[in-house]
Order: sequence, then C-alpha cells, then structure tokens
Amino acid sequence: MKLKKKDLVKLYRNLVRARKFDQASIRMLGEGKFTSFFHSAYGGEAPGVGGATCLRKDDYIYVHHRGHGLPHAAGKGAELVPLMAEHCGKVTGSCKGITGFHACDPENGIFGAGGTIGSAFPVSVGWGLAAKKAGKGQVVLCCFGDSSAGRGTMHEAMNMAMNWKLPIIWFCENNGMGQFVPIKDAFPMEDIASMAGAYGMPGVVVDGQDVVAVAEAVMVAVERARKGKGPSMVECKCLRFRSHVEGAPDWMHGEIRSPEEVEKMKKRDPVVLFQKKLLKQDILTKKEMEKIDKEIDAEVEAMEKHCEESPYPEPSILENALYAD
Ligand SMILES: Cc1ncc(C[n+]2csc(CCOP(=O)(O)OP(=O)(O)O)c2C)c(N)n1
Ligand SMILES: [Mg+2]
Repeated sequence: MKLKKKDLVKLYRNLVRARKFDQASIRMLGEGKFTSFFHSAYGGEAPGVGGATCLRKDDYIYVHHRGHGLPHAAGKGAELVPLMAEHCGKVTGSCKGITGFHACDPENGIFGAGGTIGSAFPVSVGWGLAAKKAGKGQVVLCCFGDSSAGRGTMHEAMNMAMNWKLPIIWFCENNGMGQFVPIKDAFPMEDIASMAGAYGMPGVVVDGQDVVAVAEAVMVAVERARKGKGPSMVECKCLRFRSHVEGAPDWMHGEIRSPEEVEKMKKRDPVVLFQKKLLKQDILTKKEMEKIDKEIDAEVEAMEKHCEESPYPEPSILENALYAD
C-alpha cells in the first residue's frame, strides 16, 4: 500500500508537530510548568505518528507512555493543546487539569493511558470487542513498548483477540530498552513480532525510524482488521535519544548510557530521514519545509501562552471527578 503526495505532506507535518511539542514539553517541565512528569519520545516519534495516521476518527487508540500520546494524537488529527494544558494541570486541559499524565480525548477515540505497563492489552481487547459488536468497521491500535511485552497480560489478550478475531493492531514501539534494561537482556528472541505466530496472526517488523514504512505496514493490518480477519502485530524498531523519564539519569543497567552511542543514534533522526526522502522525491522543497516549521512554531507559542494564561481548577472539581451519586 502506497501513500499519496498529500498524505506524505500530512505525515511530515504531524511528525514535525510531534517533535516540536515533545521539545516544548521538555522545556516546560524544566520551567516548572508541568504538574506531571514526562517520558520524551525524542528520536522515537515516527511509530506513534505513522501508526495513528492510518486510523479513522472513530477508531480507538491506546497511546504509549513514551511521548505521552502526543505523537499518536498528532497522527490521529486530534488537538494537542488540551493534552498539553492537562499536563500543566490547567482547567482547559482535556480532563480539566486533574490527571496530568492521563490525558484523554474521547471524541478522537483516545481514552488516555494507564501508568501500569501491560494494562494496554486487556483494555484493548475490551475496545476490540466493543468495536466488533458495533459493526462499523472500527479498529483498535494498541501501542506498547518492548519491555511491556514481558507482561502476562499480553499473552492472555493476544489469545482472546485471535480467538474472537477482534479488529486489533498490536503495535510494539521497540526502542530496545525497558526503563534501564536493554531488550537483549530481557527477551530470548530478536523480534517481539515473532511471538505473533504463536497466536496464528501475522507479525511484521518495520524500521520505526521511517515514518512511511510504519504507516504502510499499519495500513495493511488495519485493512485486515476492518475486513473482520482479526488482529495482527506490527513491531517498529525505533530509538530513544533522551533518558527514560525527564530529570532521571540516562541509565542502562545502573551505568550512564554512552553519550557517543546516543550521538551515533542521532544520525537516524526520523525527521531528518523523512526530510531527505521528501526532498529527493520532489514532494516538498526546503522552503515549504521552512514554512511548515514556522507554522508549527507559532502553534507551539500559542499553546504555551494558552497554558500559561489558563487557570488551575477549583479544588471543588474533585467532588464530581472522584465521586458519583
Ligand atoms: C507493571 C509495571 N511495572 C513497572 C513499571 C515502571 N515502568 C514504567 S515505564 C517502564 C519501562 C517500559 O519500557 P517499554 O515498555 O519498553 O517502554 P519505553 O519506556 O521503553 O518506551 C517501567 C518498567 C510500571 N509502570 N508498571
Ligand atoms: Mg522500550
């Protein structure tokens, strides 16, 4: 499946949006403007953007904690400002500022993400069952990290999903690291997607630094799911340029990750790789890219102003948020 020129431009714009909102999140957290923590997706934005771009507005997505759903929301065409305001604990946030990290956007099929690694799997089975029963051809994109594949919930969920032929795309964003543990020390197999075969579903591995490759692989899985043929797994081999969580040292097995190694990774920056491709294929010129840059810079500036000027919620908001009659 090939993307058309207008889709490639949209994909590029969203990749740059994900990058610039991620960079803004790092900065705003450092300035004390966030009430939550932040797991930067810097260097690993392409899976979220590429995967979510294949979805319809009424499809469901369980976003990954890396990037706090910003790449996914950008790809799905959702507003990013309410998600950012939520991180700032402001009343204009998508959950009125009371959750911080668990920002959601039900209008766009984004119901937030749990803090418990592995919770994405059973919840996605529930959404998949709901989607199948509704009969409107909706699908579920269940995003998870490599280390989450070690949870038993994944296997229970994959078994049920395949047994019931649910319209789910199990979408692994494999950055080669759990919190502080390299994947090679946590799994006996090279590819998480090789486990798909055990459940009788297709499993493919794609270059997660290539946003187009990601989108094209997910399109195949989405089509299969919409036709009622059941789940698939797509594994994106991607990179992480920052530490696991902002403010923490960039540990690997209790030692600082080699800065030289991280610098070497930056040669495979997904934004730069896509720029080169678009220039080579005459899809966008340098000038057009600069224009996109400026437009998104203005969007980020307006977002920061909005977050700054929005009030915090009144404490009484918790009465209705936590308790129901
Ligand atoms: C059940 C559970 N165990 C441990 C944690 C702490 N924790 C948060 S993120 C993380 C690593 C997740 O790695 P991965 O799934 O590969 O995603 P990545 O952070 O690399 O994107 C861990 C262990 C948790 N949140 N939930
Ligand atoms: Mg990981």
